[in-house]
Amino acid sequence: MSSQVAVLESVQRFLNRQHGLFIDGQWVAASSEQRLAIFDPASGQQISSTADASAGDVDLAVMSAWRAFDDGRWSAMLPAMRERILLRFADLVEQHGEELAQLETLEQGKSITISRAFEVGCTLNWMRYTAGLTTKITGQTLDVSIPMPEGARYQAWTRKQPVGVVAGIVPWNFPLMIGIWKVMPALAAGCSIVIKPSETTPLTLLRVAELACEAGVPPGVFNVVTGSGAVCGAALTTHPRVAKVSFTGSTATGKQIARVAADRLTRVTLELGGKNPAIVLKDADLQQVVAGLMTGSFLNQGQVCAASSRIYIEAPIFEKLTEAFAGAVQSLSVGPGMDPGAMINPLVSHSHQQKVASYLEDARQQHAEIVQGNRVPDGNGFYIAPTLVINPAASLKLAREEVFGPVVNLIRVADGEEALRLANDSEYGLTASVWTAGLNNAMSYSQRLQAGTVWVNSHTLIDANLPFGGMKQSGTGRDFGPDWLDAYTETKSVCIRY
Ligand code: TXE
Repeated sequence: MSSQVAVLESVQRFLNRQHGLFIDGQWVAASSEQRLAIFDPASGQQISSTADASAGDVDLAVMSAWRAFDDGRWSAMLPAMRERILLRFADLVEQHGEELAQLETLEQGKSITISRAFEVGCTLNWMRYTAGLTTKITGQTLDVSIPMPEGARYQAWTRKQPVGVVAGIVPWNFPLMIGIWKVMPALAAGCSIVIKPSETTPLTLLRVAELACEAGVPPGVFNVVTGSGAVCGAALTTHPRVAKVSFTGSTATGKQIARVAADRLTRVTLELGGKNPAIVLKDADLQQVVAGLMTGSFLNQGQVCAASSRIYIEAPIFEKLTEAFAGAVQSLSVGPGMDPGAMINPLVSHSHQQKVASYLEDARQQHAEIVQGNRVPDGNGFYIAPTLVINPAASLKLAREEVFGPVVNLIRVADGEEALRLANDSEYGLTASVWTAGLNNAMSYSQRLQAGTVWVNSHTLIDANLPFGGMKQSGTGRDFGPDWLDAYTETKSVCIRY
């Protein structure tokens, strides 16, 4: 008997559809008949296909978003009404949660348990949090000291206005959740959006666009274009009607987008990669460390920008902790995401699997000490066994670069100060953690670690009310938190003489 979850009929129907582009509240055929194949990472089989949008198709979508913004059908709607529609949108995502979770596992590979809990469960938290921000947009009243003409009095204030059309570029590691992290703040602020999912994992955002429409988001406010980064993504981020780009992906593509944005002075938020350190001090609770960093490192097969991938361990506890990690890695079962019992699942694509395998090959050739977990299933799935690399030499590619797979470096250090120096010696600065029972250590390391988010005695735990984003090559701007909509609004100053 199969231990895999049975695919819902609605999911199978959705996979079988001839998907078009979602523009102006309806499905539109792309100008080219060329299709992009979508694969199930567990089997390597094609399960669906999407349209491959041209620059002309993208122009239609952006102009639809621009008209919707300009005529005020959404941007000028009463905030309470927008909030009500966005909450209804969240309710619909919840009602269709199992369908969306299955679609995500089938196109992305991750465990159905993670799809249910994160892609749908956490996404709902973000949706409702952000919907609530719709009615909390505020400016300030300001006393000014303008001395002329003599006797004149002034009253001044600021108000936040939506920036206009937002372009959202979404990666393949959390396609629904990261997509929603772009859609919701844009819509809450009163903007329109054109979103481009990754060509590898476009299905859930296409389904979600229909649900937004059903919830009452007016036509043209939420558009989805599918296609390649080089054509569809580039056409979207360079379109003159786009006022803001929100991008999550690689540092290389992020920089390319930032260069083009500089020419037009388009606003950009860039959430890029990480090579995130965890420092384990000798007074830490080792059981808590193993449980926390196994999740922090192997969640979604390590395809998480915030994942812990360099673990610095103080010498007195190094052997014991390395042994405990080896035992934990070897106990992880490897199998398809649709099997809720499989803890490690395939990577997203054949090309990504090959990329991660090449890092391991480089390490093997340089005689690195490698501890690997369970054998991967036979067949054509895109698996990589969970892997520990013990004390990798600095010359290894995986010592410095973001691997974005189930591969973690365990590094012995003399003491916490050496760990801190090595942790900060990276071009990235997205997240970090320190594991300790000492308050002084917690305070000191959290201040000195160069990362946008630092956890103490946990890793990778994010929340809608806690700003998130990177330092150094990990990006610019912050998502989440009470000020999230600032990145989607212009501050207008009004000054009245009376
Ligand atoms: O990223 P790309 P890729 C890291 C991770 C991974 C590496 C490469 O290390 O191995 O990046 O992944 C779109 N104009 N992260 O190649 O190319 C593309 O279609 C506009 C970290 O998939 O950055 C997709 O929708 N858009 C990460 C999106 O950009 C363009 C998540 C991301 O693709 C474009 C994913 C262009 N010129 C990968 N070129 C994170 N920060 O969480 C591509 N795209």
